[in-house]
Amino acid sequence: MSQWISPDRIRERFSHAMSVMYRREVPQYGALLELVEAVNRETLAADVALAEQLDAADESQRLSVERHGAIRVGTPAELAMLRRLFAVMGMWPVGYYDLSQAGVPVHSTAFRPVDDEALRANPFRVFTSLLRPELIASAALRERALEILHARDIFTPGVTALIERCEAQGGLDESDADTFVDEALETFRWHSDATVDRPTYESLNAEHRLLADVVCFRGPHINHLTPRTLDIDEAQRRMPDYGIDPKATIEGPPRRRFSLLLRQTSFKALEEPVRFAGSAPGYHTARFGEIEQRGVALTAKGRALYDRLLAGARQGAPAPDNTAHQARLGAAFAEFPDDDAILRREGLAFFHYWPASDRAALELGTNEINAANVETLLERGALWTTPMVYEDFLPVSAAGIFQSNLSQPGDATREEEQEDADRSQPNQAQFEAALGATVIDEIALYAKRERASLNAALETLKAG
Ligand code: OOG
Ligand code: NI
Repeated sequence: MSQWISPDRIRERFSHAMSVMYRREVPQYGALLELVEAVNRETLAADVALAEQLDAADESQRLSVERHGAIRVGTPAELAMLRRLFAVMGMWPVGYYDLSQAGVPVHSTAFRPVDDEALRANPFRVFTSLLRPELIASAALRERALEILHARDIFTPGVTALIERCEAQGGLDESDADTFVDEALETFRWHSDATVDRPTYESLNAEHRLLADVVCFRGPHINHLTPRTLDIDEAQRRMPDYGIDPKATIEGPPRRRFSLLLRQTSFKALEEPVRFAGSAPGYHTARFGEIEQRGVALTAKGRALYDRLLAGARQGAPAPDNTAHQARLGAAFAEFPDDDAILRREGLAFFHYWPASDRAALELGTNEINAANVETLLERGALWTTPMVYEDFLPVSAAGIFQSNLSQPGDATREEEQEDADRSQPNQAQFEAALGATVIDEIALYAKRERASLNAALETLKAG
C-alpha cells in the first residue's frame, strides 16, 4: 500500500472545494446546480433505459459530481506551472484548441484524468487557455501587458513547495493533500483588487476584453464551473424560472435520440466590483455559468462528418433564435446515423465493450469464442457495449462561449460572430513549448480505451 493518497482523491477534494468556493463567489451558480439536479432527477425517472445505461457503464455516481471549469493564463511559465499543479491531481493536458479563428487571442488545452478508473472516480476537467501576445495588434499594449504579467506570481509559496515535494517523493500524504487543495484554491479564487490602475485596465479592455481579464488581476480566477445535465433543452427552457438568462443558442450538435459529443449553453454572470490601484472603483464582467450535456465520443471519421455538417448548418445568416437554430441543425444532421449499432459498425463513434456476465447461459465454448468475430459475439449476446462519453471540448462551441461572455451588454453582434478560417493561426508547437510537454491526442486516447475494453472483455469471456 502506498503511503500517498490517490491523485483521484485529491482531484475530488479540489473539485468539491472549487464548487463550494464558486457558489460563494457567483451565487447564480448555486441556482444552476439546483436546476441541473432537478432536471437530471426527472430525466432519469422518465427514461428508464438511460438510467440503466448509466448504471451499466458505472457512470451514475459520477454524474452528480461532474463538472468542468475554465481559466486563462498570461505567460508560458504560468502554463507550465499549472501543468505541474494539475499533475498532482492526476490531470493531464489533452487536446489542442485554436481559438484564433474566432478572433480570441488564445490557444488552449484541457487538463483532465485519462484512464477509465480515474474518469469513473471523478472526471473533473479544466479548460486552460494561454494568451497569445503576438495576436495583440497594438505593440505598445502588448509590451505593457507582458510587463504587468511578468511582475505577478499566481502561485502561493505553499503550493509551489507542495508541487515540488510531490514530484520528488511521488505523491502527497493525507495532510499535505489537504494543504495542497487549500493553497491551490488561492490561484483560482477571485481577487477584486486589480494589479493596475483604471486607465491601464481600460486601455487593455478597449484593445480586447480578454486582455484586461487575463492581465489585470492577481490570478487567473476560475471564470465558470459547468455541471453536466442529461437534458440541456429542458434546462435551457427552465433557466428563467431560476432567475438565469441564457445565451441565445445552444452550442454543438442538435438534440438526438443518441447524444453526440457535447452540447453547451451559458449565461452571463453579474458585474463584479473591482478596486483599482490608486483610482476610483469600477466593474468587471468575466465570470459566468454554463451547463453541458455529454454524448458519445466520435472517431476521426465521425468527427469529420460532424465538422462538415456543422459548417453546413452555420452557413448564411445566423438563425434568429434557438428554435430556428436547432431546426436548421436538425435538418443538417439528418445524414448522421442516430442509432448506436450503426454508429459502431460504421466506425463513427467509440464504445466500451463488456463481457456477458453469465457465459454458461450462452452455450459458447472457448473454441467458439476464439473463432468468433466481434459482430458474432455481439449478436450472440456474449459481448455488449455502452457509448464512450466524450470527455473533451469543441473549438467552435468554445469560441461561441468565449464570444457570448466577452461581449458588452447591448453588444448583440459578438455572439453571432462566425469563426473565420482565414484568421485561423494554430500553433500547437508553440503551445507545447510553453506547456513544457506535448498534449495527448484525444482521438488516440479513446481508441486505446476502446481496444483495451474489448481485449479485457474477450479475456473474461475466454476465462469463462
Ligand atoms: C473558456 C471557454 C471554453 C467550453 O466549455 O467550451 C469553455 C473560457 O471562456 O475561458 O469553457
Ligand atoms: Ni466551459
